[in-house]
Amino acid sequence: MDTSVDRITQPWGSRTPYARGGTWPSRVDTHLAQGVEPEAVDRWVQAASILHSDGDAMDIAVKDGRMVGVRGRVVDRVNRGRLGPKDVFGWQANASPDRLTRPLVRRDGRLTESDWDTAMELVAARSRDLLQERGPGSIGFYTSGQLFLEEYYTLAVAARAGIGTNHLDGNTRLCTSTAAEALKESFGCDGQPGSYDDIDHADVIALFGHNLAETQPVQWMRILDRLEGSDPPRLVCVDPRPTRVARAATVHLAPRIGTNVALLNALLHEIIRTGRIDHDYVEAHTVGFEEVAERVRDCTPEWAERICDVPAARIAEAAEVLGTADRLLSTVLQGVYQSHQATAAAVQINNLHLLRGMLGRPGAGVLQMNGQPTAQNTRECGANGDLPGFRNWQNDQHVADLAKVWNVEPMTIPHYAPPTHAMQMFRYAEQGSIRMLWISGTNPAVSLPELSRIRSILSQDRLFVVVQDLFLTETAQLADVVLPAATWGEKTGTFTNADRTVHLSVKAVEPPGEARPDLDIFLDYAQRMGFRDKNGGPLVSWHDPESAFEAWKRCSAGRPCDYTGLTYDKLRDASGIQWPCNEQAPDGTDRLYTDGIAWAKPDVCETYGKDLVTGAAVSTVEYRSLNPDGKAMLKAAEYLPPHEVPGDDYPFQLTTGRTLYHFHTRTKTGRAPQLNAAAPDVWVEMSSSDAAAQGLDEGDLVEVTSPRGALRGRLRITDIRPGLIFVPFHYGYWDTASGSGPDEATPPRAANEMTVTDWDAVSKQPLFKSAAAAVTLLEKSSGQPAPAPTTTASAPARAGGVRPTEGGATAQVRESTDPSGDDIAGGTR
Ligand SMILES: Nc1nc2c(c(=O)[nH]1)N[C@H]1C(S)=C(S)[C@@H](COP(=O)(O)OP(=O)(O)OC[C@H]3O[C@@H](n4cnc5c(=O)[nH]c(N)nc54)[C@H](O)[C@@H]3O)O[C@H]1N2
Ligand SMILES: Nc1nc2c(c(=O)[nH]1)N[C@H]1C(S)=C(S)[C@@H](COP(=O)(O)OP(=O)(O)OC[C@H]3O[C@@H](n4cnc5c(=O)[nH]c(N)nc54)[C@H](O)[C@@H]3O)O[C@H]1N2
Ligand SMILES: [Mo]
Repeated sequence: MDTSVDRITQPWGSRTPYARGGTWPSRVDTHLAQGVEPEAVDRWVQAASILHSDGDAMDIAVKDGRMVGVRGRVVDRVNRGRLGPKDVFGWQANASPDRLTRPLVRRDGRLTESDWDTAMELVAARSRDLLQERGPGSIGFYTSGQLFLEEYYTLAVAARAGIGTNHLDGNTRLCTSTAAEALKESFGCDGQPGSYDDIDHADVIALFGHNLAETQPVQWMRILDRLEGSDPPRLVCVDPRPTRVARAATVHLAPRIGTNVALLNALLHEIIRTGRIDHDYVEAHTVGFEEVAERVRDCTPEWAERICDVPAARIAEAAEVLGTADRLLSTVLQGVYQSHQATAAAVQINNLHLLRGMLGRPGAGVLQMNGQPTAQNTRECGANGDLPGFRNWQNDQHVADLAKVWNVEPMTIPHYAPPTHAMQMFRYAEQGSIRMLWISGTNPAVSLPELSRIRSILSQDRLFVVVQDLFLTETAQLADVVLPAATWGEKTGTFTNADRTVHLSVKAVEPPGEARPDLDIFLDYAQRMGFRDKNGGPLVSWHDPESAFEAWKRCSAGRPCDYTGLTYDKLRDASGIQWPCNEQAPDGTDRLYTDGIAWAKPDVCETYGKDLVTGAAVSTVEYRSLNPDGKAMLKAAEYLPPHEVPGDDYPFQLTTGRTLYHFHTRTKTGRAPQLNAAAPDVWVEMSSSDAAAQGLDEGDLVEVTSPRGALRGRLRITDIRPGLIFVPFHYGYWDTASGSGPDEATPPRAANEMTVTDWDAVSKQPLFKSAAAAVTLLEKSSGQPAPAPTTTASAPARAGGVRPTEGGATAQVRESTDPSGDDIAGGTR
């Protein structure tokens, strides 16, 4: 059956209900540019979405050499044909007239058009000079979670073995370093235990600080379909905002921000007190039970109520649901990872699953989520503060093994200290020890905390800044050299989503002008720098995406993220496949840890772990005595109050995050008309009771200030937790008068003007979700509501007077289902 749905006003589309244990029915979403009929499409080219970590598989429609639309891939395990709003409309940004088409170099203070040879020679010459004068530690690379696997691997080899610098990290530091760290702390190694298929089997799904409805809308469609089928799951939601997830939940806990550890300790207290523990599992597969039991002994719901401001009865109710689950699936994201005590909290969710034996079975799994589409690859390839293949930098055997793969001396690969994290790299640049910073696929002048500081670091004369992007972003405007990149749809490569599913994304159209794939740019650099292996052969011996993939396979062999069973052809035929994929598992691996814990043995593990409160590293010797048999580790943490709490000058708590229709700094979604119209400018969310106390109304122009800075936006009154302010972080300056930052003509509007330079001691992920702020009125509304969507967590508390989010003719998406299909019939109530 075919229907046409406005997917701005109805972002999740129509329902295809199914029963617990059934197969999620397919629904193929298609959107073509106005006036283009399906028959007129020349070809459909296989790809997957890079606007979130879901890995929604899609085909790109091409006509006359141009992209004209997209269609979900019905064969794919992840989405079975469905697409989210950003997937269906986001591709239009590729053809924006303001794409970068030629390299730019700074001359007499101004960025001027140049050619590739000049630009790359400048970059190579500066690298050579710095290597000679100041050594490898003067060069840093700050990359992304949005390039392809082949690109990260090439960059990691060039940076770690070519330059020999320890300063290589991704914006994944801001995104999923806590996910990786939590997995390492509990299981000894990165690697997502669960699978999206667990949604089909779970009877309880718990979402911790995760607005799945807006940030992975296709998996939310899957949950909505289960909720409408027979035997629906119960949902537990922990989020201080009235998200769609919260509204659908059986139990919604809206804690004070920054108190996740207290809440989780109380939940664990209840689970232990009521004896809802799988003792056999704990005995067979874990160490550390006594420590956790001791730590949470006094953490009663009443104790947590005082800290979290959530009724004790509610906490007990949530514990009851979690404790009686037969198959529990938990998901965790930025409300935990970017909040206070990030790793400590994320680990308590692993503890919940270990205590209850909820791992490695259909429906029983934990998803320490990723955010960015290719963040998993940044981590695997060693471009995110780890060595490639989840190798342990403290284990000489692992370093020697990597040196063998690269045919270099082990001493070539820096491993005297943990790889430098992004926040530290910016500190080194501030202090002057890093003199060249190559930024690829990220926009730190909007996305890092405390933007006035970031702008001043990037503007220093002594720092040579290279920016590789599609557009002249806020960051690119501060660069010395700007390299125009080709992106998704214009280049070929693979990437891996949050449940280890690897997709191939194939070039569909030519990039604009002289823009080049990131892989070609890194290969060109390696060649110009003349990087050699120990026999004098080229260090980087591959020349295109497929040969880079083959090289990566050799590096991944025998490691948890084993890709040796995958090829481009196999990915073409089967669509998404989950790693590990090798001789033992030729079709990939749905769930990890089905037969106990696999990667925590002292000789194998990716890390020996850290103290959850101080971040101090555990030594090899300690690890060997703590966990000689390589079991999962139950690790406890005491609750500590957040560093910045509201007071007289800054009476509100401040948190920041996302909305459904935009991706990050909007370089793509801000250029897609339907998405931009749905959320055209920044807003500030506040509760009705706070607004009444302050004499504020919907649409008032307010200023929000923190000890670091301020922004201006219109007020949206919602059912958010009283005492809390929320601001979306999407809005920077590229589409304002100034282009790069606030000035006389451009009021501040980026959330990160206000956030704090502070990070989790364990994962080093910045704290974007816990600060204090003040709100003052600048101008009463003239009846104009805030420019915030009404379909999402920013929905108004009272609908009166607020114009609903509009879609319109160009927002129509065709949804095709087959009601006679076996998979649908079984699931309908
Ligand atoms: N539409 C859209 N989708 C995206 C992205 C996007 O930009 N737009 N980006 C992608 C990326 S890179 C990422 S990382 C993910 C992020 O996906 P999410 O983590 O789901 O999104 P956020 O809005 O950052 O934060 C989630 C929730 O955390 C809550 N929160 C804030 N502080 C606390 C706290 O102290 N405790 C608890 N329990 N909750 C708290 C907020 O109210 C918010 O609803 O989304 C991905 N998908
Ligand atoms: N206050 C606050 N700040 C946050 C967060 C928050 O919740 N609150 N969340 C944090 C998180 S989780 C994340 S992931 C970051 C995201 O922060 P950023 O990574 O800075 O945000 P993006 O806008 O995704 O920037 C990606 C850049 O890469 C470019 N690009 C896209 N595709 C390609 C490509 O193929 N090649 C190249 N070379 N460039 C490309 C885009 O044009 C864009 O400029 O923000 C973090 N900052
Ligand atoms: Mo992210």
